Amino acid sequence: MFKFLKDRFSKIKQALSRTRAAISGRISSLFKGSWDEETFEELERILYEADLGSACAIELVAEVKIFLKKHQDASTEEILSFLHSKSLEMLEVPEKVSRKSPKEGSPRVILVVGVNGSGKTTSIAKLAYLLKQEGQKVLLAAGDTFRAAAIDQLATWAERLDVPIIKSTPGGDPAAVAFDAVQSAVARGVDTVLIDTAGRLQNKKDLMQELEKVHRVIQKVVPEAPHETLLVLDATTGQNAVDQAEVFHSFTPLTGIVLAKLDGSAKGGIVLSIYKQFGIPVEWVGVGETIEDLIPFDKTAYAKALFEGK
Ligand SMILES: Nc1nc2c(ncn2[C@@H]2O[C@H](COP(=O)(O)OP(=O)(O)OP(=O)(O)O)[C@@H](O)[C@H]2O)c(=O)[nH]1
Ligand SMILES: [Mg+2]
Repeated sequence: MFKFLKDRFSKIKQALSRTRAAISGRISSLFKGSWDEETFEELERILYEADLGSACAIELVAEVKIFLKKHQDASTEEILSFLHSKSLEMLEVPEKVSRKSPKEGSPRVILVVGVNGSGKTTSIAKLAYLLKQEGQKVLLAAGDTFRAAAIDQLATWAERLDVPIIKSTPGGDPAAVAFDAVQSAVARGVDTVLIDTAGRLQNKKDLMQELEKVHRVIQKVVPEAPHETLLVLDATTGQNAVDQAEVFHSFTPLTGIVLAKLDGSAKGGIVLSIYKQFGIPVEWVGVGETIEDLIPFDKTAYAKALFEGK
């Protein structure tokens, strides 16, 4: 898929440069001299601060201790390489999501959710661009009806990308927009419908229930939809992202995560936390503000870039 993204590793590597500096640089100097219990406490702190989460951080520290018992004279490169392979193992946990395939002749419906400002609308535009490059017919649904500016933002992208958009007047019912969009997609023989939604904090129950309604309503047109529900997380958020994943997942079962703004984040370790806790895979990574700055997530490249960067 997306054969033209040959430079995926270099993009992930570049996006993770701040996280890597926060991890590898500090770990390198940490293990330069002799090490003791305090060294391991510091290692845990470094991993925790890069947002690997306490469970991942504790597990990795325990593994490093065992490793160093066996390899007393391990170099810092070897320690980092060990951390790389262990973090990759953590990313190998089985996914616990149920993505559906569209039925013959039916569009794939992708619902995009997340808190305010996480990067939903931009990620939708980037995804639409990629899918269009693949030769797909794409349709956008402006399901963020709260603000006129939100509708305009998606409409501007639709115009630039030359893809159709279904929208309502500001204040309209988001579920009705989603319904119209899916119906229109069926009529037009569209391959993928991307539904934008308003940003909502995970602790606002009424707004979260609105997502359930969107879910129900689109199923009236395509019973197995949405085929995918993507949660867009801002990579700079930190551990609150784990809470967001948990609550959104309970209202609208997620099939994947888009980790936006990884380029500006020193907390790229959040990927590991979410994988470990929920089995929800990160599928896409936002690495900048231009339309080409969305890349498929690659576990191997990620783990390597996090600890080694070679
Ligand atoms: N650097 C960087 N900026 C990003 C990325 N993705 C989104 N942004 C920026 O983040 C800001 C918010 O993005 P939006 O796509 O509008 O976020 P949203 O989730 O739709 O926001 P609301 O609709 O207000 O909830 C914009 O300025 C985007 O350009 C990314 O991967 N990297
Ligand atoms: Mg938006």
